[in-house]
Amino acid sequence: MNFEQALAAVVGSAHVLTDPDVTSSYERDWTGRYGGRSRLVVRPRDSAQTAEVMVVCARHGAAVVPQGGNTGLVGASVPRAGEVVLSLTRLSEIGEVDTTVGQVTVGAGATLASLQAAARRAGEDAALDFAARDSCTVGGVVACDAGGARALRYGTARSHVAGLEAVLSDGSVISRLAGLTKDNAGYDLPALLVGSEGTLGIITRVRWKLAPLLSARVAALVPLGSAMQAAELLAALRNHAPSLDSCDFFLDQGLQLVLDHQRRSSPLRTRAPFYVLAECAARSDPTEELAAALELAGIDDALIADDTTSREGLWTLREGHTEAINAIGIPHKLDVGVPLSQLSRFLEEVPEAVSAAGGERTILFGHLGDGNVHVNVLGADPQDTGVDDAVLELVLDCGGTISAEHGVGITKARWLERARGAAEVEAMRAVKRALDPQHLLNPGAVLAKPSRPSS
Ligand code: FAD
Ligand code: 2HG
Ligand code: ZN
Repeated sequence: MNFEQALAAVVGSAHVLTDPDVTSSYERDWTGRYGGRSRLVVRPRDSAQTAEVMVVCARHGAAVVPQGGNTGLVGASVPRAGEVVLSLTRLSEIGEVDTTVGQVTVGAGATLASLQAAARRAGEDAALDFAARDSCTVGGVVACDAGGARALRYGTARSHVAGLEAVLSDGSVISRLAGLTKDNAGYDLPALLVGSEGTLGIITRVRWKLAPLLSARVAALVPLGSAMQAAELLAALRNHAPSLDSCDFFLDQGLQLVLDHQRRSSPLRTRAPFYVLAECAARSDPTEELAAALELAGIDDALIADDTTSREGLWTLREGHTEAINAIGIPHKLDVGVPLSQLSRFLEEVPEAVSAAGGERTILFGHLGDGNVHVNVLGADPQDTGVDDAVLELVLDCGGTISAEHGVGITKARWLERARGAAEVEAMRAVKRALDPQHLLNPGAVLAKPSRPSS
């Protein structure tokens, strides 16, 4: 049996895809910046099939790119050099929600939206959310340690993982799905898998921690003069609105781009350089709490949205940035984090650094409460890394991180050693060697092959 036949014997020939017309959608990333041909695409049905697929791949020395919804933004969800794409989307089963402990076991291929809906039906909240919810999968979310706006209150995917099941590169399976709050027997291998971006194992199921559902919600869109004022507003919200659920930001240039793309006019009477979009959630109406915090911060022209439609209308302005940017070009995306004390400086200096490196247009937005900035650059050659280098250099100079929530992927792998130091990266390589001695899992993602930027 050749490789393809051996895989077909495991998953059925209908789930081994080789026709370029069919495989092409698995081979290009969401941004359009990354992609390459795959050897084939294989789609197992469950954990057992996934393990058998890995046994076959290991026997044939076939490198594998695990893939969920292919919404990742750092180039690591698509093949680069003829790897096998291992698509997890068929592992979409969602178990019964245990409302006593607030947990549910979810297949890696279930979309975030389907997890959210299952939680809501049981009176619970998945407590993680972002615009790719309808396509991204729970396995991908955990593999990237994704965040989104509500991470301010509930943490990134990591804090929702009560345990997981994963297939290692030799086909062996590790499983911790009991969801025990206290279980410190041995190394925390599930924690190692979170944020490993498909390089250490293939996540097949996740035991997800839920939060109580808080249905009373109110949002405010606040026009401001500067990032400094935004930081003051954040402090007022944190101190006086304990129901604060998210606190994002965007700039006027980004707002205009989104309005043009969505063919709508601004809901605000006055335009400003900087906007904060904050939302509070509680069991009972948090409007007064939010209004009091805004007043303390000296804000009197916020746009308040206290029903679902108008709240969603405001969030579309913020979440719509990614699609609006993609509609006008292939962006360089740099998801970074800086200490809040450095946010003003970073936002001020980054457009200059980008244009000196050949970028034409810089769009900045992100999650204010986490110091998480999404730097999107248009007008630079997709192959050229000069713009990426300029942004990441500035981030490190500000004492920040080269990756806040999207992961290191391919985009930033060359930078990991600068960011983390040689000793830490060598420890990571040792873990990689131990768990994936044949280097089959997502080669080149997170841990680069040579040629790093000089310090
Ligand atoms: P993929 O894109 O398929 O894969 C991503 C990475 O995970 C790859 O390295 C892949 O190899 C690996 N992987 C996938 N599945 C598995 C698995 N089962 N086991 C092991 N490895 C696996 N991210 C945020 O953090 N916050 C946001 O607010 C946010 N907003 C977004 C908005 C849009 C419009 C888009 C397109 C993306 C956004 N993202 C955001 C990016 C985010 O990382 C992804 O949406 C999501 O986490 C990836 O899930 P996925 O199933 O699409 O994974
Ligand atoms: C968001 O916060 C996502 O909207 C995507 O993380 C960011 O498009 C981006 O750069
Ligand atoms: Zn984000």
